[in-house]
Amino acid sequence: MPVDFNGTWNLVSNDNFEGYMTALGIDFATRKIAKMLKPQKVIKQDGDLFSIHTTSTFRDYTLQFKIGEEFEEDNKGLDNRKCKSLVTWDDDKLICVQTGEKKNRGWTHWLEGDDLHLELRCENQVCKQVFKRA
Ligand code: VL7
Repeated sequence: MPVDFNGTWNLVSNDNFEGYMTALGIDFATRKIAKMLKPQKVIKQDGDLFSIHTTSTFRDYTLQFKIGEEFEEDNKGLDNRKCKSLVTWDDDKLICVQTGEKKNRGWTHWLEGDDLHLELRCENQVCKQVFKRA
């Protein structure tokens, strides 16, 4: 039985989100708004099926996937670039590789104590987010 990510999680820290957004080509005005946000994640995990809803006062983003099954991701409301995404387990870490126009794009989720961690990667930028249970 793998780790249980189920729950509602609130952002408590967000390191280098600016660098990550710049690597994604997000414009200045949007970055200024986005970096002030404290997004919430609602994760539903049912066997190999996941949904991750990231919500904020500005924009929302929903992702649904099955472990080991590649899917097309539209990144709607984010950078709007399509990519092919694949999420797999690496021990207790959930790893997503987002293949497309941007090199080295992807993310990793893991639990540390009571906290949910997320590393967001794009090109040479790494953003590190930490969430606590709501
Ligand atoms: C999703 C934002 C910056 C545009 C708005 C920011 C709105 C709230 O992909 C993500 O999470 C994964 C793993 O949990 C599941 O989809 C991160 C936020 C990345 C990228 C783009 C700035 C405008 C933030 C939706």
